Amino acid sequence: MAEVNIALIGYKFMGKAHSNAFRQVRRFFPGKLVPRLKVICGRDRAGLKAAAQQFGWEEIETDWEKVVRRKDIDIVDVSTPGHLHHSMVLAAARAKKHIICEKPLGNTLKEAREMLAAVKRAGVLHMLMFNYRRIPAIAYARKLMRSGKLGKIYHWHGAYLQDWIMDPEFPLVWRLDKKFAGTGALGDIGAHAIDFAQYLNGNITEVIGHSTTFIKRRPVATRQGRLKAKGGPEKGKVTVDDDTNFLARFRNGSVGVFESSRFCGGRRNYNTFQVYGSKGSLAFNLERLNELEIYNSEEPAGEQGFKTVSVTEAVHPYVGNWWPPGHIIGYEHTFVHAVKDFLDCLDKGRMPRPNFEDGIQNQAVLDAVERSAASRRWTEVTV
Ligand code: SOE
Repeated sequence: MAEVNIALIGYKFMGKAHSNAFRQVRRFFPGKLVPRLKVICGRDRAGLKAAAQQFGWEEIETDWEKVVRRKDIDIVDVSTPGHLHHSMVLAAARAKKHIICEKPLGNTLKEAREMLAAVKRAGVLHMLMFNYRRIPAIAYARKLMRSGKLGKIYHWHGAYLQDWIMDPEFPLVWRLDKKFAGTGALGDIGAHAIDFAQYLNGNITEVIGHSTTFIKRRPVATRQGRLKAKGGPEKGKVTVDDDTNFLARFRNGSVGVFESSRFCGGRRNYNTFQVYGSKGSLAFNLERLNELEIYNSEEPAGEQGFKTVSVTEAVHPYVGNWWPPGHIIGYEHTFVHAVKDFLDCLDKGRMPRPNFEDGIQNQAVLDAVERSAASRRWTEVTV
């Protein structure tokens, strides 16, 4: 067994999910490289201290540039808002650290290209945290599609719908500000929908999209609450999309319809896809992530129809390390699986997937959708 020292930059939602993954991984997936939760990094000392206590980080640090230069750090995990990914990844690559980065890779395609060039120059491992690829049902879907069970693919429908900002009083947080997030629903949740599609159905070659911001001004939020102006909270401009939808063509000749919205009431984290082929179809819903719906057109007449498979048997990846069939897993397990694969790749000297090459492919689609929404024309995806 050997320890690898982790530096995690970011301690809120993704910091919490990644901390849990580093803490749990070797309890359920024994392996040679054991992550040591060395230092957690962020801006707010009080918040960092609480996170360090909650997840067992040895140290806290508010200067991320100092952290990435430390000789005792092996892996840098960038789990910050998107505007910081570029500078942090370039600095960590310069310091020859292996890197895990939250999605999307950058806030622009230009940033993403520079990030890929930096890690290639440094010769370090790099993985993008498209954690949903590590759901056993997604591995099963990929196996069915690659085996030809669905036949020739005609349609891909992907929708990632949430509803957490439908209240007009919800404040202007960083995800609603282009300076920090790059884009809104498109880059945050649309990136996941695109990754599902390209992981399972191959690359997207052409898109045409449109974006909408339903609520254009929101109360300005400070880290402690709202700036009070006379007559109520000051309001600021929302500079990203609340909803982006697009049509797509895939390299394999199939066609795609995509939705990414934060204004679909009742859809808390509804990341879904349906894929339709000449011999069968699949349907998946993240809110029921242990299940995969399968339709096989070659079943005898009178017996056809979608059936729901419980993907909890040990024959599927990961799931046997947790519980017996039917005991289901959840959102946080996908991060544990991703960290397990990263550590095993590091041990074997192999490049993990999805890495920054996949990240560029994803960012190129995001970029093409943005350009097509502006031009109102079909736009080629160029990496
Ligand atoms: C917010 O939309 C969010 O936290 C995304 O940023 C994550 O990537 C997704 O896993 C859950 O929803």
